Amino acid sequence: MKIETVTLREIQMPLVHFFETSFGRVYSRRILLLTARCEGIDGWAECVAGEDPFYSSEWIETAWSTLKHYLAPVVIGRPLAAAHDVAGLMAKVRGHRMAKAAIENAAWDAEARQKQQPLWKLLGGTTREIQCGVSIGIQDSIEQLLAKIETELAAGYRRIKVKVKPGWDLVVLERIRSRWPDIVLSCDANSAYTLDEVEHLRKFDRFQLLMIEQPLWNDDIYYHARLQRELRTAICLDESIRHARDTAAAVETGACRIVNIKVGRVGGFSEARKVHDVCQANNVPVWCGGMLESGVGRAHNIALSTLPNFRLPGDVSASKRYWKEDIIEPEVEVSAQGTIAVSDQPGTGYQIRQDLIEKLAVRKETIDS
Ligand code: OSB
Ligand code: MG
Repeated sequence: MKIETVTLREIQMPLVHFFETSFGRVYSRRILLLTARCEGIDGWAECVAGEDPFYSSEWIETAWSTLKHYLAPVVIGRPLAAAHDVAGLMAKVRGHRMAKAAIENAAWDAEARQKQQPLWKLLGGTTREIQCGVSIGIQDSIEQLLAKIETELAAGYRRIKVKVKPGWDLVVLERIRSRWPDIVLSCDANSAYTLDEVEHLRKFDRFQLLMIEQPLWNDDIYYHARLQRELRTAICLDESIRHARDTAAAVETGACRIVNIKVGRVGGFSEARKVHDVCQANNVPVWCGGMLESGVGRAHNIALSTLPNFRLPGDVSASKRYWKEDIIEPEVEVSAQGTIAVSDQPGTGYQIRQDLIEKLAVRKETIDS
């Protein structure tokens, strides 16, 4: 297998509803799609870097230029036994994991298409039906948030996650719990708190949350371990987990009891599997995080979610929650039981709507050496 060219495209897609976290609000996505042409077969992937360097230091412009100047040139024309080899070629570049994941995942996509195998099988997946939750952003009022939760529960989603930050936390959780005492509920702080707020964070224990996601600094493991000892509620790490070694450190120190795996955050499918395996060996359940992906990234998240230790509902929800029209066919649909049926078709089982992508593209560049 060999990657001959890499094509980068930026498409712009307005969200059906804005999405707000503790670091800001987004109305429309700028999405970087990558196509790796491998011996006549195109592999597609989405780079999950955001519009701004707020969730992580990567953003669409750093991803684009790192892919163009460093990552595509080291993989193009090199013989590969399999997509798995791509990560090693890019190892000299430090960080830039979301950019790296885009190339590696496009190679996996191409390999699955070339072998006429479902991507989920190639990855070692076992589950045929994945469990879905939703992540609901900060709203203008608690009433609006409650209305959204009601809609998502009626749609069948199995876990509700709400974003929290100082000033939008205890009162919000209290209102949700008094209305729905028994739903599976969790919250995500996206690093909005510090260790000075341990007493405050302890009050989250009242709400029987499945987890509290990333309460402290995005680059921290040690202080999360200190915090976890003070809380009954399980901590789940998202931002802090960059690779399998972080995962081992987090598990060993007791910094979390649950791990959110985002394939882009850890640098691609190979590392995502290693993170998964470290967690599995230590009996730490994982779930698949989301980055407001288009269907291209969403399809890859679905494939990853078939691995056996994805034991909790992921932030993998239906296309229509995000987009008026998605760029894959069929769109991702979630059953009334809150599940996605995984396709047996080769590749992801979703077709790329290339005509629509060309229409949405605002920038395109092909790298061939
Ligand atoms: O922290 O999980 C997060 C979206 C963008 C950046 C970070 C996060 C999120 C979400 C949305 O929670 C998950 C989704 O529905 O794609
Ligand atoms: Mg998160």
